[in-house]
Amino acid sequence: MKRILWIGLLVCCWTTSSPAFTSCNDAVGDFTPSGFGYLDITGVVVSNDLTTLTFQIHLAANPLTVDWAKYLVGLDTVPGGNTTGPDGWGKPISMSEGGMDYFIGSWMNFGTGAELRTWTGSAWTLVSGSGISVATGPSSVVLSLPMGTLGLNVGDTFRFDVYTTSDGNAVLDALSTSDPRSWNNNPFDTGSQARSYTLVPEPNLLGLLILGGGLWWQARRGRRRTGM
Ligand SMILES: [Ca+2]
Repeated sequence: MKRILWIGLLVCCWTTSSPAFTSCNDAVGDFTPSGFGYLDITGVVVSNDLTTLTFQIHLAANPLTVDWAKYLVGLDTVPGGNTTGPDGWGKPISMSEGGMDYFIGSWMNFGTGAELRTWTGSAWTLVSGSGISVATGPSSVVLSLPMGTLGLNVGDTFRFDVYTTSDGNAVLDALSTSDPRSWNNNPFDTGSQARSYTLVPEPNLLGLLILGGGLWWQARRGRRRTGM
């Protein structure tokens, strides 16, 4: 019994010390025009399992209130990349520190959709068959894609920023800043304020493996005692 308690404690320690997600908050109301909460990021939760990376973009209102809101993610996965803009859709959005290597653009019209673009060193190009998917909730947009598509593996760290926009505008709200913004097509630079995320092993699976190994060991000892 004592050993089972120790195994349980080990599993608890593992799952609490190695979260498979990171949560970043953003100010509410920093997109200042009233009535456009679906453009106002309240936070972003990034998570992964062994194959898939997921961005949960939380908003102050339902992203399907209108069909024209757009949700973007800039990713700095390797040295180099686009440091000056434009982003993958030609908007004046940049990551001057680290450089943007991948760009996710998602849209709420045409039944919703998303695409991944990569910086070749001189231009943005569409990644065909990226496996990216988009889902919506009452106050969220969820973007998921295989981490392998981004050239990432468990243990890798990347930097990112999340933006809301619409046709004819640049950044209306960004995860990286709580500076108040209104409608604009001004250049935006994430600069040094990008968030970072490290892809971790799926803790629940590892916890189960540890627990399973412990129980197998207990059973083996029990059989030895009874001579089975
Ligand atoms: Ca916000």
